[in-house]
Amino acid sequence: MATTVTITGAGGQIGYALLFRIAAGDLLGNDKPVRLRLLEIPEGMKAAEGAAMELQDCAFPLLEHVEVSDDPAVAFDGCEHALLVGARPRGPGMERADLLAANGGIFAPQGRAIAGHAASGVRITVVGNPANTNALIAAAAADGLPAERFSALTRLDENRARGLLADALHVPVGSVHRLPIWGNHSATQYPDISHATVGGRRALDILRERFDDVRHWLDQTFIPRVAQRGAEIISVRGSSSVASAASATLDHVRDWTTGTRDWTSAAVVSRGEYGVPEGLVCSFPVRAVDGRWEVIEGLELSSWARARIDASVAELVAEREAVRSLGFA
Ligand code: NAX
Repeated sequence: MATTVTITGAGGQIGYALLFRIAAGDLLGNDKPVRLRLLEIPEGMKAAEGAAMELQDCAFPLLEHVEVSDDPAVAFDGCEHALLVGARPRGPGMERADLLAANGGIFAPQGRAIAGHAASGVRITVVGNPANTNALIAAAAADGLPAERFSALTRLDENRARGLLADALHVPVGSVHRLPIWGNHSATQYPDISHATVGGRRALDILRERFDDVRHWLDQTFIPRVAQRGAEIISVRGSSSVASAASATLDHVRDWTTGTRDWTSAAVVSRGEYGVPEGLVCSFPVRAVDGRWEVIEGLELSSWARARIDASVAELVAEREAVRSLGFA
């Protein structure tokens, strides 16, 4: 029996990078047939239809069916994984409130359509920005679906942080573990190196051997570089992160479904862990067990770390207040 995966914004850049990897088995496993549903707005339908034609031309043995639609009720019908990638980008002169209102107009109806048409066990991953608050909006609109089925992507930020630390220490990225992202997928995010290990040793001990002032390096170099990596990619590549965003999306969904042995990062609905207000979609260190994200509890946080987390959480609270005042969430 094939698994149905719905991708919104499928005619866009990340959609294009995701589709072929999912069809090749990189999401569900290389023995699991998949049925793809591609949701676009009318302006994006041709691009999605073109991608569907190319998918057919790849003759992927696992790909059972591809359907393209601009109707959320059709696109989410029976879906087990919904990847919400399509979102309204900030246009020139657009105020933050306009951006949140435009995305509320996308994610609230999609949340309702998912609740009405998706499979009962559906898991929803929000990639489109502002990802945390778009997930909050969709979850609030999805009557009858547990909010824990919604999470937003901060895995790209974690992968960036691991890659940048590995590069700084001249070690393979596979040797870097436990480097979670806290807070919002935005410039306020806090990549937390304090529990990280590199080749089994504490990253902080290794950093102290390299840098006279590790706190300064974290403050002035590492953390801003992780948080601004998207802008750095744009300035070098001339276009935003695409393949890395798609790859992180696959990592996120695969881990959520199959479980993790170690920590990772995901923006999940807070139950008040670490004092984060309940209901906010906030990134935490998590592990996945039996198809659920579990926040890693009981970690010690320095006052420096706490201040950074609080600043990012304050931004999420402000976003929630803004979308509430617009009638969403
Ligand atoms: P593109 O502009 O290439 O593609 C977006 C697609 O979404 C377009 O084809 C558009 O027609 C479609 N779309 C818009 N509204 C829609 C709706 N209501 N229903 C269905 N489709 C709709 O952007 P792309 O580079 O693919 O990025 C997609 C989103 O990912 C953006 O919001 C971007 O900011 C966000 N990102 C999130 C990241 C994360 O880590 N959470 C990192 C990468 C990326 O920046």
